[in-house]
Amino acid sequence: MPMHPERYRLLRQGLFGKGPVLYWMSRDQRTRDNWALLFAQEQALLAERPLQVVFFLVPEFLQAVRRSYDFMVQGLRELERELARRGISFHLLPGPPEEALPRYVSQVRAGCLVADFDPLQIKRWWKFRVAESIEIPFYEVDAHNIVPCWTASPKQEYGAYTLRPKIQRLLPEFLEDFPPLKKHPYNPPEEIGESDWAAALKSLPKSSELPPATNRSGEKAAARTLRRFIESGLASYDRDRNDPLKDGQSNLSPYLHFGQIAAQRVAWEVRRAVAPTDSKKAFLEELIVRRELADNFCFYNPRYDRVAGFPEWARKTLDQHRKDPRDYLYTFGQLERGATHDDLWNAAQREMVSTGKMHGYLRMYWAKKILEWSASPEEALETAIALNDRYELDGRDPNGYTGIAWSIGGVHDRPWGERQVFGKIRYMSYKGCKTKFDVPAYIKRQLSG
Ligand code: FAD
Ligand code: FO1
Repeated sequence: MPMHPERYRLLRQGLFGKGPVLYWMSRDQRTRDNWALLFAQEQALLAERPLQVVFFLVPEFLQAVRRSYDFMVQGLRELERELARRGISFHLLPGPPEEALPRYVSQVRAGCLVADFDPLQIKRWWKFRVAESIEIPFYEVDAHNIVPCWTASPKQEYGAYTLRPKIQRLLPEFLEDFPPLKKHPYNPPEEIGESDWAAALKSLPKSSELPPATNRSGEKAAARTLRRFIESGLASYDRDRNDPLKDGQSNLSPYLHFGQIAAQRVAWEVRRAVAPTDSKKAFLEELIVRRELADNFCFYNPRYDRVAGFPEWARKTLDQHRKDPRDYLYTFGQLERGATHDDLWNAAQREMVSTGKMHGYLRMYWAKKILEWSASPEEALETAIALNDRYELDGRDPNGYTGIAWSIGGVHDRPWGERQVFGKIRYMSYKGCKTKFDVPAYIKRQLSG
């Protein structure tokens, strides 16, 4: 079944080379349900060429610490074995991709190049440089979104309420099952082997004293997590998802971030599951609308990680309150150590540092307090991004930049009652949290570690 033509676009024309088709994998690190891999295989089968997956490992990626790299590498090792089973070779190459990839393309005389879509600035820079350094056809496939980002909307959306109807109208056309990845008949067998993972690990940031991720990495673990959520979490998602004491979220974000499972697969299975409609609806709203809204924001607003990227009303109101006295001011170090006067905030910070995942409800409170306790919105934004990108397994992601911009800069939100420091940015209070869940119990649990 040919792939929907809206899912890919040509980044540059070129002459098909004599060698293998290359899938430059980055965002969508999986063999199953991967439109970029399926598209690359289609090109390779048509031209009767070998199919190679290339992955450029860079020692620094948006403040990622070793724990996130270990999670990613564990998944890539499983991926390499899965590809080998289908006769597809995996090539782990030293970065930086914008220089190393054009060299590799000419070295193997690649036929054409396929990349997966990612709205982050660093990825667009990589692609821009690669596109001007090669002469072969270069495609980009949105393997991350159900409705391709460029199809869902041609512009930055104001909020979920403006994107939702566009997504809903297009879902019947794009929320479909996936064809299987075929066994590939053209790769020379000697090409299929194992990468030098030990050498690769040596090039990464040194292992920090952080505890390793608790959840296993890789496609199989991702599929298990989805199954477990559908069996035991989905039914009460609507009720439990905002209670940090209940394990009410799906815990899928690290797998979705590293592309070890397709959001389209999650949506496809959840929609078919037997569970209360309002729970399914609430979950799909987050998984589809909120997540695609984050890609929309980062794709159409290059300043997604700056105060300049906030809406006009938010920049204005934050400016009007720049000089307000701050009841508390904390340094980056104090915040990183969770050493503030607020025991709930400290507990959330500790949860993130120790487990690599902070509960979704607390992430909003956590980021908003950083605005309240920083000397300026710019400093608050920088601090929130740095902590989120360092310690969250699902960090360094459009969802993160957008979630932080929503919390601190009113992106996709509206003006609320005016107050000190926040102006009309939505405020969240300790007292408000106490009406939502058992705060002392949450703090006690984090302290007992
Ligand atoms: P579930 O509630 O089970 O949701 C399932 C999936 O839906 C998530 O994995 C995610 O892909 C998507 N989703 C859920 N909520 C949101 C949301 N608000 N925006 C976009 N997509 C959403 N998410 C990240 O993936 N990486 C981040 O770095 C990140 N940083 C955030 C920072 C702040 C300040 C805020 C307010 C939110 C942030 N989020 C981030 C969004 C959301 O909190 C997480 O996606 C969610 O908590 C992940 O846990 P889960 O997969 O168990 O969520
Ligand atoms: N993508 C790559 O192509 N090469 C890398 O070495 C790499 C490292 C990395 C480390 C942590 C992390 O969270 C993401 C990383 N990514 C890397 C990108 C990742 O696959 C995602 O594409 C983006 O972070 C999400 O848009």
